[in-house]
Amino acid sequence: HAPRGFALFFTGLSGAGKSTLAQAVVAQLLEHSSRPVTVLDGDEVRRHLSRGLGFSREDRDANVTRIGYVASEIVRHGGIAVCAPIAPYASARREARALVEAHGAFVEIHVATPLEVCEARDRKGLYAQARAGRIAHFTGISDPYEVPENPELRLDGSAADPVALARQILALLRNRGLI
Ligand code: GGZ
Repeated sequence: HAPRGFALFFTGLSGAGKSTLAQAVVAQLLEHSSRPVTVLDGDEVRRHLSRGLGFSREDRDANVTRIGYVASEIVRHGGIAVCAPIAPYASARREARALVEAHGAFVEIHVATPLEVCEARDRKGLYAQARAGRIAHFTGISDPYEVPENPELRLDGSAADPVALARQILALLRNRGLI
């Protein structure tokens, strides 16, 4: 019979390594089987699905709920959805979870890279801009990030390389009978 669909939902600060980790996981999933994998990454989603949305609480919640809805449709058809928004609010994460769990499994992974590490990396220079007040409502600096209380997995993006962390995630998926 057809395998059960699932969504991998990465949440964490800007620069925590969500996208890099998501890519490493996707590569390993594709090595492992021929099941299709759909990536709903923060940047990509905001260019298409959530074009025009900003970073107010309302807009972030709308963004995360849209991601949850699309993931739920993918999961409904037995697919794999890999999502990587910041998703700073617990209530929106809960809503995404409820949408997905109606049809399959929701695996929430908190990429808990410390703010100091994200800020020190500052790959896009956004933290410097936020500190200078040129970007308002920047997550971790001038906007909240509600730490997930019960994620399926919590890992530190600065503790190991993405390939090793992705292996941990694949092991979790295997343990749960999802792959
Ligand atoms: C946080 C912001 C902001 C503000 C622009 N706060 O590191 P990035 O650049 O590529 O990832 C961040 C991305 C966050 O979009 P998400 O859709 O993941 O956010 S949410 O889940 O909250 O809807 C960052 C950039 O957009 N960015 N302004 N004010 N991140």
